Amino acid sequence: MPTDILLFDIPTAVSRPNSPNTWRVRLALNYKRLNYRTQWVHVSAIEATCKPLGILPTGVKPNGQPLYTLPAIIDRTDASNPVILSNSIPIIEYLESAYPSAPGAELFPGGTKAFQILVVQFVAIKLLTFVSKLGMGAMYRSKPASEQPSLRAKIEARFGKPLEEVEAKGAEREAAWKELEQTMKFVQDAFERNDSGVFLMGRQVSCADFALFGSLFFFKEI
Ligand SMILES: N[C@@H](CCC(=O)N[C@@H](CS)C(=O)NCC(=O)O)C(=O)O
Repeated sequence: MPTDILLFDIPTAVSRPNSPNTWRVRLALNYKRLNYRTQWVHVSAIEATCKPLGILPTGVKPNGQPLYTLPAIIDRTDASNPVILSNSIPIIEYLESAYPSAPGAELFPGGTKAFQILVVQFVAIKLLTFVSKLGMGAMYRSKPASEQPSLRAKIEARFGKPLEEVEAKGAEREAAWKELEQTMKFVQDAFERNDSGVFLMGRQVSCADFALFGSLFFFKEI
């Protein structure tokens, strides 16, 4: 079906997009073979880009101000009724209801919403926390050089120390690597318990895979 969807994603200095949350939506759009274009928005310009377009914030900053994040989409397929959304999972829910997958290929197979959301939370809480301990420097270097000064300032304000001191060092670093290894082993063991297929739900790909793979793409690139 011809669609007119604009995906807002974050540019990088590496070979492909590497934002775990935007990957979720990119994977859903690709899976559904929907036509879309990407508008690349530097992290420092997310709020200034989203606000005037009516894209809502997805959270609140520590100082109480609204937090604007990507992914976001504007779907102008029905030009008289554009759909403007932020937050990866609500976006995928929207895509699933506006452009339903064939029976047996749904991204939220019947009765599995709670399972999908729990996996998304596992990824957000368990996997992505390793970034600050082990990958902050690599993540910083993966951003375009023009973006690095504002990103450095943001990271240093958030952690209250120089960027170079954010990652774990010495024994603490060794322990973080061990914990990451155990976490990945846990994920591998979970997959191996399935008796068929390569996805979390066996033969059927679902939103939970996109959340997991978005993070793995990110880890691979940084
Ligand atoms: N709950 C949001 C989180 C999105 C999010 O944190 N996106 C990151 C990029 S992967 C972002 O935009 N960060 C900008 C910032 O923290 O200023 C979602 O699932 O879309």
